[in-house]
This record gives sequence, C-alpha cells and structure tokens, in this order.
Amino acid sequence: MKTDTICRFCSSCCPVVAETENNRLISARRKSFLPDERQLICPKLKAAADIVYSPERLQKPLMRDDAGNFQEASWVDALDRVAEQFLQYKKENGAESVCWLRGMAADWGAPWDYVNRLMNGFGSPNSIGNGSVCHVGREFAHTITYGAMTVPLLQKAKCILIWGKNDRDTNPMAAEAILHARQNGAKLIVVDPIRTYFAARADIWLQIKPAHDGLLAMAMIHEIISQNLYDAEFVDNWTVGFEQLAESAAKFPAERIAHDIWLDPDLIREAARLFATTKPACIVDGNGLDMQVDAFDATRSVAMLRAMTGNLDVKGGDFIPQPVPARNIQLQERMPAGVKPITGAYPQFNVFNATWGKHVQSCVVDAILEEKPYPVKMLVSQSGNPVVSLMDAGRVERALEKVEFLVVIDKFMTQTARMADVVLPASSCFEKTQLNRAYLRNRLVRIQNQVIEPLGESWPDWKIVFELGRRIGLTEEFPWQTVEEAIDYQLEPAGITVQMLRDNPDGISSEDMRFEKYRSDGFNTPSGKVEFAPLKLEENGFTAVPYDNGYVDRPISFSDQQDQYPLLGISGARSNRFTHSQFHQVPSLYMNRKGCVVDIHPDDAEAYTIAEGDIVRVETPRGRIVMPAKISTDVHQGSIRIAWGWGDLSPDLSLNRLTDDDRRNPIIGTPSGRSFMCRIAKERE
Ligand SMILES: Nc1nc2c(c(=O)[nH]1)N[C@H]1C(S)=C(S)[C@@H](COP(=O)(O)OP(=O)(O)OC[C@H]3O[C@@H](n4cnc5c(=O)[nH]c(N)nc54)[C@H](O)[C@@H]3O)O[C@H]1N2
Ligand SMILES: Nc1nc2c(c(=O)[nH]1)N[C@H]1C(S)=C(S)[C@@H](COP(=O)(O)OP(=O)(O)OC[C@H]3O[C@@H](n4cnc5c(=O)[nH]c(N)nc54)[C@H](O)[C@@H]3O)O[C@H]1N2
Ligand code: SF4
Ligand SMILES: [Mo]
Repeated sequence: MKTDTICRFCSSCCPVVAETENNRLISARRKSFLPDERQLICPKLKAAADIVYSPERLQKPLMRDDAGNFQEASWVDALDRVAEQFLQYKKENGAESVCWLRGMAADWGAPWDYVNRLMNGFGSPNSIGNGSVCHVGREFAHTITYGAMTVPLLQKAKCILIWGKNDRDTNPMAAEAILHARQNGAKLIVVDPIRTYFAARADIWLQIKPAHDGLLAMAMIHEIISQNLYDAEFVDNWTVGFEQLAESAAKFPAERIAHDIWLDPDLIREAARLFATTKPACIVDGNGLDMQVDAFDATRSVAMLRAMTGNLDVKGGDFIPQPVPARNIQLQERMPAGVKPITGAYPQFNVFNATWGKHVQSCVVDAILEEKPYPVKMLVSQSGNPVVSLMDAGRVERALEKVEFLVVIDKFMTQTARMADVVLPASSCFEKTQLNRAYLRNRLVRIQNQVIEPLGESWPDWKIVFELGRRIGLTEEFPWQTVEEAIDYQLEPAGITVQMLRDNPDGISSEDMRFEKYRSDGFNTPSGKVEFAPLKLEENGFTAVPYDNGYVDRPISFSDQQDQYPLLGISGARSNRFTHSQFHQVPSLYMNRKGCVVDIHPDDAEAYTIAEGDIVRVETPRGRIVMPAKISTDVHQGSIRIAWGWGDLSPDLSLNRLTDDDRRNPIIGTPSGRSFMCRIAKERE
C-alpha cells in the first residue's frame, strides 16, 4: 500500500510516498519536481525502515526504581507519576518551577502548539524551544525588518546568493531547485568558509572568515549604495531608515574590512554588483549565520540586502509568505501578566511572533544551575538531546544532574534520556498523523499521515501531551480523543479538514499566490514599510541600524586566549546521513564512522605534524574531543572544521564539549558556539 505523508527525520519536512505491507514500512520515496535521474538521494529516507525498526527503539515507558535502575512501566503508572510531580512542584514551588524544553525533532508545529497549550493551561510560562540556535533568531531578524521570514523562490531566480547554507546535505528539495535554476542559467554566489558542493560550483565563492558575515553584508550594502545600484523606487516608497543605513554601511567599505575577514575587496565588490544587477535574485540564508553571538545583526543586514535591491515579494526573489489562517490554540491569554518566563531577559524575542513561543534554551540551564532568574526544579525534555546539542555540554550535563525531576520523551535511549527519572517512548514520524508547521507558514497545507501502527508501546507525541494534560486537570483544554479532531479544530478558520487533506495528497492552497502584496497591504511592521532602523530596537536600548556603534566585540569564543588557542574551530559538517545527534546507532547510516573527522588545511597539518587519519585531540578552555584528522583544502588555513552530531556515541566525540555559553546575543540569546578558538595536537597515529 502507498500512502502520502511527510518525512520528519529532519526539519526539511519533505513530502514522501511511503510503501507498506501488512502494517510494515517497506520504503519511502521523496516527491520531487525533477525527473528521476536528476533527483538527489536522501540516505536517511532510504534507511527509513532501518530507523523505524531499529532494535534500539524504546518501546515501553521506563521509571527509575529505588536503587536507581530503569524498570519498564505501564503508561498509566508512568503518566500518573509525571502528573503527580507536575502538581507537587506547582504546590510547593509554583507552576513556573516546571519547565518543558523542546528539541527540533518532533516538529516545529503542532506538537509545540499542544505543549504550549498544556504549559499555559498549567500556569508555567516556561515552555522553551531551541530556536535561538536554529532559525528562530534569524526569523526575528527578518521579521523586524519586513514583517515576516521570506521564502527564496529558487526555481525562477536569475541570481542566487547562498549565505551560510549547505542545502546539498541539509535540504535536498531546496538543493534540487538551486540545481534547476543553475541549469537555466542563474548566477550563483556562495558565502561560506568551507568549499561546499555549491561553493565549488559558484560564479563567486566568498570564503569568509567565520562569524564575520555582518561586516561582509555591510560592505556589500555600501558598494550597492555608492554605485547607485539599489532599487530607488522601492527604497523611496517602501522603506524607512535608508539614510541611517547608508551612514553605518559607509564605515565598512570593502577595502577597509576585506583583509580582516580573509577576503579580496575586489571580489566583495564584484559579488555586490552581480547580486544587485541580476534580477530577480534571492538569498538563501542558513544556519551558518545562526549559532553566532552576532546572529541578529548579521542576519538583519543580509535581509536588508534583499530589500534594498527590490527583490522582496517578486517572482524569483524572496517571497513574503501568506500564512494559513489556523487557530492559535496556545492559550497565552491564560498567563497572568506578572508571571515572567525564565527567558525574561529577551522580552522582544519572546513575543515577536504570535505562535513561535520562547526560545532561549540556555536560560533553562541558568535557571537550574544558578537559579536565575528563579529555580527550575522539574524538566521535561521532548524530542531533543540537550546534553549533546546545547552549547557547553559539560554545563548542561551538570544542570541535568542537578534538576530534581527529569522526564525525557524520545525514540531512543540518548545521553539525555540516560539521566532521566522517567522516559516516555515516542513514535516515529511514520507512526503518527501530524499538522506540520512548515506547511502552515505559507499557503499550501499538507498533512503528515500515519502510515503504520506505533511500534511496540510507543505513543505519538500528541497522545502523550493530551493524556498528560488531562491528568494535570486540563480536561476541557484537551477534549480530543484523536489527533484528527484537534487538527480539524486548528484548521477550522481555513475551512480545511483532515479528510480534505487526505483526499488531496499534494496539499490544499488556502489562497492563490500573490506578489508585491505590500503595495496594497503594506509590510507587517509598525511603519508598514521595510525598517532599516527599527524604532522598536532603539526604544529597548539597542542600536537601530546594524553596527552603528562599530562591529561586535569578539564574535569568536575564546579569542581573548588566542596565544594558547591559535586555531579557529568551526562546527560542521552536517552529513546527509544524520540529523544532529540522531541515527548514529543505525548500522546502514553509521558506516563505520565515515565523516567523523576534523578537517585541517595542509599547511596547518604540516605545522602540527599531523597526517591524514592520525587521531587528533582538539581542546578549548571548556573541554576536549578526539577524532581522526582529514587533510583538506576545503577549509581555510588557520581554521579547522569539526564533525557535528557524533556526541551521542561518546563525550569524546561531542563537539559541544568544546563550545561555551558565556556570551549571548542580547536580543535573541544566541551563544557563539559555532566559531571558537581552539588548539590541536596529535594524540596517536
Ligand atoms: N555544535 C553544534 N551544536 C548544535 C548544532 C550544530 O550544528 N553544531 N545545531 C543546532 C541546531 S540548528 C539544532 S536545531 C539543535 C538540534 O538539537 P536537538 O533538538 O537536540 O536535535 P537532535 O540531536 O536531533 O535530537 C533530537 C532527539 O529527538 C528524538 N526524536 C526524533 N523524533 C522524535 C519524535 O517524533 N518525538 C520525540 N519525542 N522525539 C523524537 C531523537 O531520537 C533525538 O534524540 O542542535 C543545535 N546544536
Ligand atoms: N542531514 C541533515 N539535514 C539537516 C539537519 C541535520 O542535522 N542533518 N538539521 C536540520 C536543521 S535543524 C537545520 S537548522 C538545518 C541547517 O542547515 P544549514 O542551514 O545548511 O546549516 P549547516 O549545514 O550547519 O551550515 C550551513 C553552512 O554554513 C557554513 N558556515 C559555518 N560557519 C559560517 C560562518 O561563519 N559564516 C557563513 N557564511 N557560513 C558559515 C557551513 O560551512 C555550512 O556550509 O538543516 C536541517 N537539515
Ligand atoms: S531531507 Fe531526508 S530526512 Fe530530511 S525530511 Fe527530507 S527525506 Fe526526510
Ligand atoms: Mo536547526
């Protein structure tokens, strides 16, 4: 039997067709607009059955006994225990002492809405997502500039600027669209410290010094303004703060900053001119900009490049999405005004979007360890592996040791789950129906369909949340016995039902695509225009225009200790076989640790007498890891790249043992974990 659904093994949310026999998943195939021979293969999807039926899947709830050992338990006992703890902590320490931390895996959408509903209904404002290291900080930067996060319309673009994104390995749908546009003659510019697949094929590759993207963007803005290459009609009529932007950008001309960011000033100017004069153009910005302490202004200045060149909301440019009118079910209105979340230091970021919720996960660690701004005593960690994925993993581990009661909801026994008091087994994406946020953002709604029964006694996340909600007294808030009922309620304002979505496997459009919507509706900002100098920032004590007071101090961690840590370490590469810390236990993907390497430039390898395959030790003031070396000219001399995601196998392979969480972006709370000074030495041959 074939069923249309959505894969959630990573955040790309690809539409797929799953094939089953007798309630067993056999295989799944990605839908693509390209003919078979030109499609990219996703190894994770190819291994779908190996993942779903992995012998390591958790199939029963686990509870610790008095001796501290896990014992299998019934759902009734496990959920009763969790609910009892919720109510106990509320009584003794206030509801806000209970926190729910969500990783990226279950989905960015419905499961979060349900959790936020549960937590708001319970009375705790502390339902925290991990978006400050992922794209939510970037989304805020777009939103404050022009009211929404844009979608690059790659297939019709004539010029594509890829900025800190590696779609070939992280999003095959987007990569296929880029390849298609390229075949139709689109120009390609790549900003990346690494020679990625697309960097190697670009017209211009800017091999930037990591963490210095804001400077490059300002230099490009300056070049475009000084050469009169901006869209004057758009800027005059649809933007505010352009003069202030021009003044700030004039402090960063290419010839002044190029050397400091490892680039050639002529190449910067050429890239700026190519981007500004080839229409339509779009910018694909990615996680290379996130996870930097400067993420907010860097992303904001990149967003401004889009706007000033007149590429917003045009065919082949950067589209302003048309969100599906879904019901906001999060019950934010239940939270009394005086109750501050643990992320209270980031007030604008907490509320910039009606449904995104709160996202500075580092605050969870502060609240447990330092009891700042107040203590968190109980933590639920759902669909994330914070001991591996949060910056300064050693500190995270200390926090999870300290927290009084830890519940983990996962498919596997991760490093985080091992520390739990109760572990609840979650079903995989093929075992549940779900409303996926990616498909609410912009017009076309698709449904993620359950294609097989949940494995063993695992439960879908929605069911865990609904059942727990009812146990802590939220019976009216969670009246739904099936997820279909909940989704029908959420989609009622759009006039779409689950049945309609099942009848239309390629999705239902909530409305037709409209371009240049700002001409009739304005932009969704306080001024109704693109804001190069948002007043909202100034009112909160920040500079309105990016870098008005000069460039950010020390964008790279530990740069004050360069004499001892002379090499610049960066986080990567993300392999297309894995999603963060996931799937390393699946033999067909593990492939004897292929790709678990430190990339080092030949000149540095020679200086440190390191040969290909040698086992090297990488150290920072926070910790050390040990991995084989790979000699490669894909990295810039003076920098090394450390494979990301292997930390669930061993702390020795865990990149975040090296990173720090000391300095955070004051607006979005992002630490500087992607780029850090480190040292390397041969451990053994
Ligand atoms: N150094 C460094 N740190 C990083 C990154 C980096 O590149 N470098 N990337 C950052 C980014 S962008 C992100 S988004 C985060 C990701 O960090 P996390 O959100 O922690 O992501 P994963 O490591 O993939 O862990 C997801 C967990 O959810 C489980 N899971 C999978 N599907 C489901 C499900 O349907 N339900 C439930 N309940 N559980 C499920 C998986 O088994 C896995 O244990 O890491 C960030 N940290
Ligand atoms: N296979 C796979 N796919 C995934 C994931 C996964 O873990 N595995 N994770 C999913 C998630 S949650 C996310 S957020 C996305 C992320 O996907 P992407 O946005 O593609 O993120 P990365 O691959 O981490 O990094 C993108 C690029 O940024 C570059 N980079 C590093 N530092 C800098 C810098 O300072 N400046 C610039 N300009 N570039 C820099 C890296 O070299 C890399 O080529 O992928 C999603 N898809
Ligand atoms: S890229 Fe692969 S793993 Fe990620 S959603 Fe698409 S098919 Fe699934
Ligand atoms: Mo992410």
